[in-house]
Amino acid sequence: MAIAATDNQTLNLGQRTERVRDAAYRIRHHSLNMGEVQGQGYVGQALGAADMFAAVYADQLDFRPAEPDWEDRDRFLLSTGHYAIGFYAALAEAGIIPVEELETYGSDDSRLPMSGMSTYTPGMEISGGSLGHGLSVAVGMALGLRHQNRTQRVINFLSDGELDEGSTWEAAMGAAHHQLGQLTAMVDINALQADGATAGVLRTEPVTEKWEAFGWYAQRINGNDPRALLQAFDNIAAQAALASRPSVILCDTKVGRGVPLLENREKAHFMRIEDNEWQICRDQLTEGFEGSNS
Ligand SMILES: Cc1ncc(C[n+]2csc(CCOP(=O)(O)OP(=O)(O)O)c2C)c(N)n1
Ligand SMILES: [Mg+2]
Repeated sequence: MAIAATDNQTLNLGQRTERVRDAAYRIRHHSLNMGEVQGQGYVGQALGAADMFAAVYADQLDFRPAEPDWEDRDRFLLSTGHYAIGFYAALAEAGIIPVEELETYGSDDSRLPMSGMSTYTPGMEISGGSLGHGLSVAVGMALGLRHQNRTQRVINFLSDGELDEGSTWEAAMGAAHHQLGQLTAMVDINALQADGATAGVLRTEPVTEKWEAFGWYAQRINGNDPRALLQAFDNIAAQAALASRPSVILCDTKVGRGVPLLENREKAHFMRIEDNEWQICRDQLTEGFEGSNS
């Protein structure tokens, strides 16, 4: 069943959390199916970020599934093109693309290329694979909306690797300078990059203090906890002062989250998963999800 975000005001936090948890489970399930098409890929990121995508699409964004270019939609910008598996799964959950289309992922003539591109995929706002650019585009988009007297939100998803990029921090400075209260950044701090652990590639900590020093309202949470994600968004919505200050939600996540076989995998940035392991992954995911329900 597709999810719809706009009725979240009629639900209490517990009900909203349940809805996000359910959506995240389905996003993970779809992601495993898509990964199996190629036998490898950025599956660990999809599993790790599923709760973040679910919180956005099942609870936060205002959008029309059948009309992805609706002018009054909130904008979600995937800066990390390589997270496309998880994002396509979220678009399918949101009803923007059909679930059956997910099996075309990465194939010739598919609308779902291996790295996310806006020209191919409905609901994909930007082509984000060149890392470090998403936040700059988000700042421009938020400024453009403001010039048109529009109040739609812009949410930019970025990775901890993108905090290595100077362009990210230029954009952060610009957002605070221009008082872009309708802009929210979500950073997936999975402690991993292509060349290994984030802490070993380039020390970006203390991350929260850096964003605060750049003028942002910053919260650091467990990004695999749907309730914490919703509370973070609620905190932003509840503060009038944030109408003129950008916000960032710093999300500590676990690569491969929900599938123990993949959670401690070596070479987790781009995973090779054997033919016989995919079903084990799905079984472990479902077992963990049902176990947490009982
Ligand atoms: C500007 C730019 N430089 C380098 C790359 C190559 N690249 C692809 S993914 C990646 C890792 C970036 O870190 P992160 O997104 O945190 O990695 P993950 O958590 O997915 O392992 C890199 C360096 C790129 N896509 N764009
Ligand atoms: Mg990372």
